[in-house]
Amino acid sequence: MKVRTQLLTSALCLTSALAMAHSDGMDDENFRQPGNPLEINRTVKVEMLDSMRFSPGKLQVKNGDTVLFVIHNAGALKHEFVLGTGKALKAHNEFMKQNPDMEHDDDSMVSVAPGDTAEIIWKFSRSGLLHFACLQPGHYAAGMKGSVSVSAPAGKRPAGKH
Ligand SMILES: [Cu+2]
Repeated sequence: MKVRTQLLTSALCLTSALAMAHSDGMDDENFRQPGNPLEINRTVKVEMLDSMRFSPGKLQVKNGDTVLFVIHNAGALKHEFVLGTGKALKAHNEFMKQNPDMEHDDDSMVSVAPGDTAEIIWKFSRSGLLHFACLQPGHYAAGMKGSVSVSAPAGKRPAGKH
C-alpha cells in the first residue's frame, strides 16, 4: 500500500511540474528518453555533497550517447538528482516548495540516501544544454545544480559551413 501511494504521488508531482513547464511553451518531451541498458557507451560518476554541490557540476556528453550515471551521496543528508531542462527543473522546484515531502521515483530522477549510490540510464538524443538539480527543500536555491552539455555527434559540422 505504501509503494502504491508513493508511485501515485511521484506521478502527480511530475505531471504537475511538466504541466507548468509546458504552459510557457517549453518543450521538455524531447529530453525525456530513458536509455536501454544494452546501449550504455559511457559511465559518468557524480558525487552529491552536503556543501550543496554536485561534483563534477558540469558534464559533457555527445548527442547519441547512452550514459550510465552513477550517483553517490557522499553527505549525511538526503539528496536528489533530477535531470531535465532548466525551465522544467525550476517549475518542479516551485512545486516542491508546496509539497516538501514529495518522493521522487521516475526515470529521470532519483533520491539517494546518505552513503547510498543510485543509477540512472539516459540516452541523449538532442544537442543542447540540459540541467540537473537536487530538489530537496532549499538545496536548489543553495546552488545544488549542474549542467550537461550535449554536443553534436563527432564528424557532423554545423549547417551552412563547408
Ligand atoms: Cu541536495
